[in-house]
Amino acid sequence: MASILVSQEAGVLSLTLNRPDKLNAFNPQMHQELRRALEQALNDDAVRAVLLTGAGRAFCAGQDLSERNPRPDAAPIDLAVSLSSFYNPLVRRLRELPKPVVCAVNGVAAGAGANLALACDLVLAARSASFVQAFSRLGLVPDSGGTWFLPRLVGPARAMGLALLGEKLSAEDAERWGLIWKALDDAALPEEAAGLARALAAGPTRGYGLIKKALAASWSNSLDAQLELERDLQREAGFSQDYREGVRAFLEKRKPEFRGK
Ligand code: LHQ
Repeated sequence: MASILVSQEAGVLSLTLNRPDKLNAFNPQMHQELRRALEQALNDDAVRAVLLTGAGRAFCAGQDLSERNPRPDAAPIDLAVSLSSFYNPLVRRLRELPKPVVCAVNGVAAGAGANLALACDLVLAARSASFVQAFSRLGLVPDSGGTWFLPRLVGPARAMGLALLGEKLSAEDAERWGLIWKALDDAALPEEAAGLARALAAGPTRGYGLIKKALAASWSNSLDAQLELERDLQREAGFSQDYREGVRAFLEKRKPEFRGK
């Protein structure tokens, strides 16, 4: 059975993590299928936004721990191998994808599953969903970008609390803390998330890609360097057909028809 369900409609590539009996925890097959789907998102011009969600009652419980049962007599497993081969490339691919990625967190997001959500561009969550930095409960360090995303999104005090204590944070608190974009009623989440992804897929795709690039660079740039980068990216955006269409539509008082070019 496919670990990732993939469908494409109206410019949106919808990806559903599909191991519901394991709360959509990651195994190598799920990693490989997700990687292939995100390659499609990158290479297919018809894809102008990605929507990521989970099947069943969870979004994703992180690494499948049933595949990691360390027997006391066995040689220790080098976890860096799994990060280098799977989790790190996944987070990089999402952050560097020049198209918007919406994440609909339909239920609990734990460990690498929580940080997978944070690597997406706009995170919506069902009110019943929660975020758990479960790593410290296992003696591990938040990975998949957790130690980078958390302090930037919620500040150092809350990042430290979440990472050390590994407690569940409700979707509503996650919204209040600035960890995610919005918490929504459970019943409203699928349609709201799909509508948001469709709206983004009808938007100025090249401009969106440049926005992602600019905000990503801002964390390590001085203001001076960022001003230079904005100049360069704005030059690129200004050469796009969508910019012309945006201005024309504004002056003609109509809705723009962006082509993503
Ligand atoms: C699971 C899992 C799971 C397998 C629930 N695996 N079965 C990267 C690199 C290399 C190595 C290490 O890790 C990493 C990154 C990581 O992600 S480390 C963190 C791994 N994830 C966790 O530690 C989370 C573990 N899960 C939980 O804490 C809870 O299950 C959560 C908070 C997700 C949900 O709690 P509940 O809603 O109370 O559900 P539950 O605990 O009853 O789980 C339901 C079933 O799912 C249960 O199986 P069962 O056969 O009893 O029904 C769990 O064993 C299974 N499950 N997470 N990660």
